[in-house]
Amino acid sequence: MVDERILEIKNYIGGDFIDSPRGDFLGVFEPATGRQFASAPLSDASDVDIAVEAARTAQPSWGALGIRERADWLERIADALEERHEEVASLESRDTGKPISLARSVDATRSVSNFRFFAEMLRSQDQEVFEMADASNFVVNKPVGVGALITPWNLPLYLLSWKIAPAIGMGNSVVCKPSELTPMTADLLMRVFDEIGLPEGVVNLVHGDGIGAGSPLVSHPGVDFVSFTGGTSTGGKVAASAAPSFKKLSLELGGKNSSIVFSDCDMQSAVSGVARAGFLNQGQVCLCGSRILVEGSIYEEFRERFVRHVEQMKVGDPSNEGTELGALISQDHLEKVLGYVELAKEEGGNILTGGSRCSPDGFEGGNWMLPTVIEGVGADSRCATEEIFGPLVTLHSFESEEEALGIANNTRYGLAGSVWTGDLERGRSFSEKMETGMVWVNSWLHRDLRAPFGGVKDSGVGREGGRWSLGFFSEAMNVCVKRD
Ligand code: TXE
Repeated sequence: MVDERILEIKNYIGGDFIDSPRGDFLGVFEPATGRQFASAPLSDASDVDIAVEAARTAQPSWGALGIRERADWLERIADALEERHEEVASLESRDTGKPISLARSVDATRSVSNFRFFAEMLRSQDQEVFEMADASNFVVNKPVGVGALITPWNLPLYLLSWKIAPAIGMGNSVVCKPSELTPMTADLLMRVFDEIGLPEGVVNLVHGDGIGAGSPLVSHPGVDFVSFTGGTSTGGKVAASAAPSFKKLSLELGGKNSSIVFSDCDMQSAVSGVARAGFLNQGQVCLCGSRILVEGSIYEEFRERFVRHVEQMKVGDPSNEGTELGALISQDHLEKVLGYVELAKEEGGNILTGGSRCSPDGFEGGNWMLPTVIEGVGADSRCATEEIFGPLVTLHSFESEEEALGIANNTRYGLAGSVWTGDLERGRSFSEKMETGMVWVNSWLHRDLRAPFGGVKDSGVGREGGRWSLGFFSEAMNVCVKRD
C-alpha cells in the first residue's frame, strides 16, 4: 500500500541534495502500519565516488580550522537540532515504529547531547607534552582524513550523531550511510547542516543498501577510516573490505546480554529495571538484557512479579504517550523473532506470556508482537545464546555466583550486562569478572558519555565515547624538540 503523500529524500553531497543519476529508489515504510511513506535513492558505487570526492576536497580546509572553531560548529548543530526536537522525535518514531515517549527521551534528546558533549570535550583539550631533561615531546592529534560512518536502524539519529560529532570535531570529513530501513532523521540532520551553513563536503550522505552503497563505501580507496555499527555478521564483511587498505576500523556489533538478579536485590526495582532492559525499543537495542539469570531462592517470586509486570506493558500506537512498546522494524524481522518462539518450544521452553503477533486496532498492517517471556530453555540453548534482537527474554535460575558467571560468559558476544544486588561491592567485583565491555549495577543504560562504550569477542572492536572517540577519529603524532 502506498501512502497518499510520499516524502522523497535525496543524497546530500558537497552541500547539494541530489538524486542518484540512475533514478533508482527504495521505499521507506512505517513499521506500525506497513504503509510506504517515503522514498530514498538506491545509490551505487558511482554515487559513493562523488560523495568521497566531495569529502576529500573539503577535508584540508576543515581540518585546518582550530579545534575551538570546530567546537563552535558542533554547538550550532546542537542548537539547531534542539529547536527541532519534536520534529526529530515524531519522525524517528514514524520511521522506526518506536513509541514517541522513547523517541523524545532517548533518540531526540541524546542526538542533541552528542553534539553538545563533544563540543565541550574539544574545548577542554589541552596540549599534551611529555618533558625530558633535554627535550619536550609534543603530542599532536591530527585528523585521520575521510571517514565512512555506517549505522543501523534501531537508534538511527542517536548513533549517527554519536559518530558525526567527534569525527568532524577532530577535523575529518565524512560520508554517512544510514540504514536503508530508517533513513529519515539522517536526512533531517543533513537539512540542519545545510541551514546553518556547515561548509560543503564536510558531511556527505548516500542512501542505499549494504551491497549497493555500504560495501563500495567501505572499500573505497579514498576512505581512510570506517566507523560501523550493526550486526556481527555484517561487521565481519566490513572488516574484510577495510583490511586490505589498512583502514582504521571501529566495529560496534551485536550482543546477547545477561541481567543477573541476586537474592539480596531490591525486588521491585529489579523487576522494573530488568523489564526495561529486556524490552526497551521492542528489545531492538544491542545492549538489551535478553537473558535473565535469577538466584534460585527468589526465582519463583521474581518470575511471578516479572511476568505480571510484562503483561501490563502497553503495546500499540507509537504516537500515544502511554505506549511502552511499538512495532518491530520490519515484517522480515518480526518473522525472525517469531521463529525463535517456535525454536524455544523445540528447545524445551515454556512460554509464560506473549509468544505471538498482536494487532492493535487501526494498525493491522504493522509488524506487531507481544512482549514474550520464556523459561525452561537451557542456558546454552540457541535461544539463550543467539542474538534475537526482539521483545523476547529467557529466564534462568542459578545457585551460586560461579554458576551465574559461567552462564553470563558462555556466549560468543561480550557487549553489556546488568547486576542487581544490595551489596554494591559484590556487584562491582562480580561485574569485573564478566566478559563484556560494560556492566550496570542496579541500573541499565545509565550513560555518562565520557565512559568507554563497546564490547569484546563478537560484539566488536574498539570503543566509542569520550576520549576513546577522540582517539579513534584522530592520529596521534609525537614531535620531539631537543634543547641545547
Ligand atoms: O544491522 P546490519 P541492522 C546491531 C544489533 C543487530 C544489528 C541490527 O545488535 O545485530 O545491529 O541492525 C549496512 N558493507 N547493533 O540490521 O544489517 C546496512 O545498510 C557495508 C549493535 O541495521 O548489520 C546498515 O546501514 N555496509 C550496536 C548497516 O550496515 C553494510 C547498536 C547495519 O546493517 C553491508 C545497534 C556491507 N556488506 C545495533 N551490509 C552496538 N553494538 O552498539 C549492510 N550494511
